[in-house]
Amino acid sequence: TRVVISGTGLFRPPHVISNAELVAAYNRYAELQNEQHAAAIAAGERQAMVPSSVEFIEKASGIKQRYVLEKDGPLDPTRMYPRFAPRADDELSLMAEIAVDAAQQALAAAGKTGADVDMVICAASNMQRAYPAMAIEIQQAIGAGGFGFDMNVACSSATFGLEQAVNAVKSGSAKCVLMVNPEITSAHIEWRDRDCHFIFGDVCTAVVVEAADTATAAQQWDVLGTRLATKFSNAIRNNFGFMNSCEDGDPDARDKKFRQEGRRVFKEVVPMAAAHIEAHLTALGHESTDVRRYWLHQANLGMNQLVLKKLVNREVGADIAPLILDEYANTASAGSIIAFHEHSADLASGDLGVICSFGAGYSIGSVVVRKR
Ligand code: CO8
Repeated sequence: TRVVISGTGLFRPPHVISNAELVAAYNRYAELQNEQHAAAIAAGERQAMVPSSVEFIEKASGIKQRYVLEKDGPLDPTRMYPRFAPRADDELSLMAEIAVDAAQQALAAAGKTGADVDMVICAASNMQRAYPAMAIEIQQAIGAGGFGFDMNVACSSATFGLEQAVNAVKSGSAKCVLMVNPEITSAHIEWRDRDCHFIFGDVCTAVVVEAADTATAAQQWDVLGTRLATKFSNAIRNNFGFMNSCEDGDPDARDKKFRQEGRRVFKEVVPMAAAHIEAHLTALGHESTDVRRYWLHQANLGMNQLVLKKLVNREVGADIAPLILDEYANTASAGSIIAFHEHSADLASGDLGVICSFGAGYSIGSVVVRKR
């Protein structure tokens, strides 16, 4: 069975936080902390907090702003995290709401309705609750049949989800798969830590995967192959989990949110990602220089430039490897799908492309596609 990607969708939250706004809030928070702990700092029992800077953020990461679902909370120096109203059990949950928005766009692009979908995968770095699965709530909200399930492979959730979608269509267990990536990263970052407060943004992407013989969309992409790899690392870690309250520790302790050794991740993941993509292309009978466009994970501008340099042996621009992290920041698993969604319409029939994610785990996933 030939399998195609026949539609994508993107939900972009209504609020923007610029680096200047982010840094102003953080620096005010740091000042307040230093005032509150002035005696301990003077006695040498506590380190004074040091300010963040817009220049550092832009130079180290390439990020200029991020979209968020709620901006007053993270910008309130006496709070420093978003404020989301709890919803009743019979209301659509926030993760499902943004997934349905992106899903409707992807279905419209594919010329389908929810009733055509017989498998829903909700693939994201964090789930709003343990159960019922977000995917089953989304399945119900769009009027899909079949079945749905959640999966989490951190930043590689979308590419790992795409492989499950492609294999389900190939094996006959589904005809039309909706794969969504609602990433509410604003609720898992530590806005009070200058090492990472700038990294993430909220977003949701959606992809429709189906057999070539049922696809009617104007734009279609043959999936030539998918390849997944993982290698255990503690360099990116979040210890939040359902056993926290039984461990009698501080539920607000620093290890219960995203943390990383950024420099180590950068150094270790660049060669892994380049070798992974190269091996995948070779196995499919292609060379890295045959690829018209790379839609890479969006974590760090310099990281993507280095991966490409290793792959094609020269500096490449946005035409070969488009960047979206300047506008969206790191959106975890959604980043490479945003790049694909926004920068694929201009490719010609027969053009080859690679969607590739890399992140916590470590995990790497590549999807090689060709425009029909
Ligand atoms: N302002 C000013 N100075 C700062 C700031 C700041 N905000 N933050 C740090 N500094 C200082 C540091 O303290 C340090 O000072 P000193 O030299 O005196 O010790 C100096 O700046 C340099 O710090 P770093 O070495 O940390 O700076 P880097 O140049 O390495 O840049 C980055 C930090 C931007 C984090 C960079 O290392 C990076 O991007 N690495 C790649 C990491 C990455 O891609 N990780 C993957 C992210 S995880 C992911 O994408 C998905 C995971 C999904 C998890 C699920 C949750 C969403």
